[in-house]
Amino acid sequence: MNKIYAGMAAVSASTGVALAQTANTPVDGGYGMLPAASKLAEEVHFFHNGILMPIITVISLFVLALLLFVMVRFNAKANPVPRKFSHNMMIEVIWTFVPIVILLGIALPSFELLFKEDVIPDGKQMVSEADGASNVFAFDNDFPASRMAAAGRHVQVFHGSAAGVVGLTPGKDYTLEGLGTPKISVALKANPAAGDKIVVRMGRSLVGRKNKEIALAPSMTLKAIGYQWGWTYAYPDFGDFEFSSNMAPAEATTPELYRFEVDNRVVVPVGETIRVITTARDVIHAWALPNMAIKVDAVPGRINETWFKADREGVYYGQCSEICGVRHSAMPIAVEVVSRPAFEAWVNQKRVEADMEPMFSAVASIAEPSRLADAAAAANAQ
Ligand SMILES: [Cu+2]
Repeated sequence: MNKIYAGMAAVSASTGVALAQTANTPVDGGYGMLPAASKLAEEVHFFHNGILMPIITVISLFVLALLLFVMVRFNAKANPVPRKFSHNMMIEVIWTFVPIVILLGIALPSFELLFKEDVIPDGKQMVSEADGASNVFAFDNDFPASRMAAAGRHVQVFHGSAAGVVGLTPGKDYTLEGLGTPKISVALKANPAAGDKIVVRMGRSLVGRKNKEIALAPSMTLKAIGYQWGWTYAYPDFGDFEFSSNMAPAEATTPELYRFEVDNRVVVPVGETIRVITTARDVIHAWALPNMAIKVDAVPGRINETWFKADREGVYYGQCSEICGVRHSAMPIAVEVVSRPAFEAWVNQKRVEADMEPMFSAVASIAEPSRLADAAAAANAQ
């Protein structure tokens, strides 16, 4: 084991993720999508499996049935004297307008998904502590006028107590006032106990198919720079340390993960919005992560951006998705999603390697409110 792979083993050991096949990993002969690890990926998968596949199947079967019908009913033997007409107004109107309706039915949800992947979430979260006397809580609605929380769905309210965090239902558990103005007040029906937390999320970045949640604004940026043939990653929010990530040779990984595993994985925290910006040094590459349903071109001289928020920890693999040269297949992407404390420990280690002071104290901020509400959203989804 050389030095680079010793480093990889250390990351794996520190986060407890072994170099092995998991449910997130592609398998030989597998079909279908890799499991979704984000709310947005679930939406993308539903778009494919729940909208595109049924439409394609129905159209294919319908056309097949028409062909069979024509072959049987109108062959020379069954229909010796063909009729001479060449137009039918009604059928032409139908076969013009039905495809338009089908295409619109596909286009509208696909535009919505493209919009969600392109626009970085702006959601923010505020926490208020109950004093036991009042059931009304005020929150700043200080978005730019065009993005201001102006409808009930732009606000989500959670109640945190010793028993855990629960999502509240508008109308039933609380009423909202001040939508569209710079101050919003939330009046709870039941008076919360002193010390309870009222967590409010505001924003227009709604993701999730069933349990829509307001995605919070990014807590960090990941810079991915493609080159022939590998990736350089930088963490501008943590001192801009950078490292390159190259394909692990066959002997350093398993047969299943060969061409997916790398020497230095990207590490990001779970449950937080990660802004990804991509560019390239030489030719066009593309940074793709199927479990998060993202794929974005890395173009020399330009910056592209997208985002993801992993809902669960694990190692996720992707590959360069733009034919970029002879070793295009040898520039995989490996992202390790870890808890916030493990992420902070990793950042500290990377900073020390780059001759910087550690940034986080050993006692990590585990009880940060963003994870409170995430826990609630996860509990509500079950
Ligand atoms: Cu490439």
